[in-house]
Amino acid sequence: SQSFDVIVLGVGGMGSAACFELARRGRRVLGLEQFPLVHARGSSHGHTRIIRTAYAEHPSYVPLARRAFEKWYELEQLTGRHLLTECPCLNAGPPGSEHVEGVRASVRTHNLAAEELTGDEINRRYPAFRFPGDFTGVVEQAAGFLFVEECVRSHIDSAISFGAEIHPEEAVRAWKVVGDGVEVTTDRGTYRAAKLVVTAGAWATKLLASVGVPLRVMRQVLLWFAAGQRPELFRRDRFPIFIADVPGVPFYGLPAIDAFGAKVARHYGASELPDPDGVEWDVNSADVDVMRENLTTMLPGLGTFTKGQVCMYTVTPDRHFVIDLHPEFPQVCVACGFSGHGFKFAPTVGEILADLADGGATKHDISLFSARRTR
Ligand code: PYC
Repeated sequence: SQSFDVIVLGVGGMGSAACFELARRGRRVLGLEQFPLVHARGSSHGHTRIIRTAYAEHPSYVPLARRAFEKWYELEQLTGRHLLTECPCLNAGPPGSEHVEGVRASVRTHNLAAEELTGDEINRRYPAFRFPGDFTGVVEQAAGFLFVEECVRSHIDSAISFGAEIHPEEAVRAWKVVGDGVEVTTDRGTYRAAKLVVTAGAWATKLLASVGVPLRVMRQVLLWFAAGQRPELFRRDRFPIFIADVPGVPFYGLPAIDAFGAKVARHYGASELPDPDGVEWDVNSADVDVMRENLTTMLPGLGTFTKGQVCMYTVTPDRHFVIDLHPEFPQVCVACGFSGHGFKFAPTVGEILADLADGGATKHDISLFSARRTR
């Protein structure tokens, strides 16, 4: 069997970044991906992904987001590809909204630049919105969107240029610990390495059965609607990225950057999947109908439905990531449970995984992401 320094299981958003970081550090890397590269059967596709700094989910993410900005810009410089477009991010919700309060907590903790708006002020500044008057919002400029497929492709191409071996369409059957190292069996062969990095997305539920934090896989639907009668209202100079903590159907969206129009999607609340291999990948009329009331009341100027795509969230009980050494095997690093908000951090996660695989520790604060937590 062939031998490597590190094998990375899953070359999607996180795995491609890990392959890149490790290869750049001179490690002999094998990345194994069950699908063709840059595919739409996991959690890192759908044209755009949000990046933001005033992080609602916990103040500990703020330094990781800042590092991600630096690393995305570095990858742009390395590849000459445009990956990140700056655009303000509006976080809105009713009084007491957990999401908006979370943003405020990060703003306070890290002294971030952000602006408070009432519902009426939001609707005046961004005339496409009709948020209820009792909504409040926080807008920050240190945000934007990433061209997700181009980001994954850039990490893969850069990893290969630094010597990584990447095998597409090679499914992993099993991995096991052998002495101080690991052995991975695929449908094409057996490989050995000193270290293993598992970045398998929703397939972590199958490949990481022994990590303590429970994972639930959800089918999430991305929808695009034409920019309607007044397309200028949905362009990124007048329409921010937004996350709206609407009771019942919380949703988010991005400006119209092409003829498909604005992207909107429900955040959480989707049906749970027993198996990532059993997803219904087609978007149906019920998927679109779920969004109708939000759009009719809060974005009435949007036009016809133009396109839909399905992707998966792999959700932990506290919605925080799992990034750690495997609880039983120190030669195995795991990164999973990104809970629908991970992609923006991919280059930071790649750096952390390379640190963990190299020396078992990282300078980044990843205590929130422990595989041993009991929450
Ligand atoms: O990762 O910023 C994010 C996000 C917002 C809504 C869904 N994901």
